[in-house]
Amino acid sequence: MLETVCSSRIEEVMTALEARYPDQPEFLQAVGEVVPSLVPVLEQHPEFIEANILERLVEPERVVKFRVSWVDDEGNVNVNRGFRIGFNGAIGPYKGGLRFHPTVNEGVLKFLAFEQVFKNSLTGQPIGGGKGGSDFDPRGRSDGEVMRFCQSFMGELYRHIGPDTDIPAGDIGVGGREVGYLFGAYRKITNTFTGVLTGRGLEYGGSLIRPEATGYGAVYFADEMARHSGKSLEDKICLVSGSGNVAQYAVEKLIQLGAKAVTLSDSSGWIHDPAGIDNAKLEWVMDLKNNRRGRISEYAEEFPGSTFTPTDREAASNPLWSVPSDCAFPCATQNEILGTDARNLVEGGCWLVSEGANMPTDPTGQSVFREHGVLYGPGKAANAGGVAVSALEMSQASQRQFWNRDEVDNKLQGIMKNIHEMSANAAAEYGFGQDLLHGSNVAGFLKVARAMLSQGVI
Ligand code: NDP
Ligand code: 2IT
Repeated sequence: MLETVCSSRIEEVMTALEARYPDQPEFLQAVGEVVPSLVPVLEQHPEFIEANILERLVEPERVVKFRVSWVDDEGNVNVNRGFRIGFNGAIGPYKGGLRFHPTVNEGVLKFLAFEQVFKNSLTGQPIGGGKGGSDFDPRGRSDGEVMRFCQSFMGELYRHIGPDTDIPAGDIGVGGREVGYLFGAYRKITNTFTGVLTGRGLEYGGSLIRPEATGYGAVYFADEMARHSGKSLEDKICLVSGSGNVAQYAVEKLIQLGAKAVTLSDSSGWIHDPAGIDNAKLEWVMDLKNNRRGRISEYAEEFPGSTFTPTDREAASNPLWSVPSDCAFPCATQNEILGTDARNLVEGGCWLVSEGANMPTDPTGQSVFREHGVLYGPGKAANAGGVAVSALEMSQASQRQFWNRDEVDNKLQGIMKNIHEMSANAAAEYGFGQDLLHGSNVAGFLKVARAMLSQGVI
């Protein structure tokens, strides 16, 4: 009976959300992925239903939208849209990255900010969930253009953020270079030097291991899943997508653990290197992507024996996921593993998926993994290492301390282990067996819901 009440309450909230935001499919997908996990939680906690926690949780506390005007190298005036979403601040100041990509819109950022609420809760750190960005495309832009864009973006954003209010960081299209320009602009406008952004350079308040943290964390999480099943990553064939920050450091950690990463991608296509991407090849990729800002297709020209396949936008599946493998690490973007891709992975022998990206697997893909008993680490758990080390960067900044590499790396490993344990325990406790997707949703939710309840209706 109670189960029916909870299910129908959840359905009501979902239906209302669909009616209100029909043009935000990614956001609806992200919420739709979480709410089924909450049925048994609400059954045990009627106080959450009474306080209407669910309905409050799916509305962002605030959305800021603004115009970003800037001048390109030819003297043309360009206009982009800027956003910052504070989704939920119940357990700490808003925290989450900035994405600069032409596909950015309010719905995409709401999905990312919503995910961030649960992810940040799972880290055990005192950080609420937020996200922001712009539909600006940094690709092909000079350093000067990127700098002027960042300065204009911060010319408005600075009013809405602060080291105890909202602390942005990087995401797609925002790396060390962009964080540097954004920080410089904030420092000048506000006349303060604070930990208002994370992912800063080591010379101005950054933390060791922050660039590595998301990729390393996704592999630590995979290692934890494997070990709990009596397996290991050693000698395993791994598929990695993307070739940016997360993908690069996922490959680095896989190499260190004795696994063999054989693929990388960008939006133009993907490379397959059956011999494996070793440290020397990875160093070349890092220079290609981070300094020369080139395309992954150049890999196949540089390393004989490897192949490049361009993206076929008409195709129903991505052939990268058809390469026979043991493990997969999607590290590019949302919805890159659809149902057919998931089936291809299973047919190719894949038994573990650890998501470096946010929501890379769609609901059909997730069902395929569940049906076939694939060890599945959802993004909000598996990629939480990045934001967790961002929180460690905030701690170091406020204490005016600087921890060494091993200290930060050990803390990161402890946090990833803890997220796995919390998610596994929550899954078991609420009747979801060993399902880490449900488990991470429940574990992430509980802390935020309790904090919201304590703070009253605000
Ligand atoms: P980067 O910008 O460094 O790299 C992104 C990579 O993904 C590039 O190879 C890019 O190719 C590819 N990519 C981006 N969009 C698309 C698309 N629409 N189709 C195909 N390929 C695409 O970003 P990150 O490595 O930082 O982020 C990767 C993922 O990890 C994202 O989902 C992000 O939200 C998530 N994440 C990042 C964290 C971080 O700390 N940076 C933390 C947690 C999650 P191209 O250059 O051609 O666009
Ligand atoms: O999706 C993410 O967790 C990030 N892009 C990192 C956010 C952060 O604040 O470090």
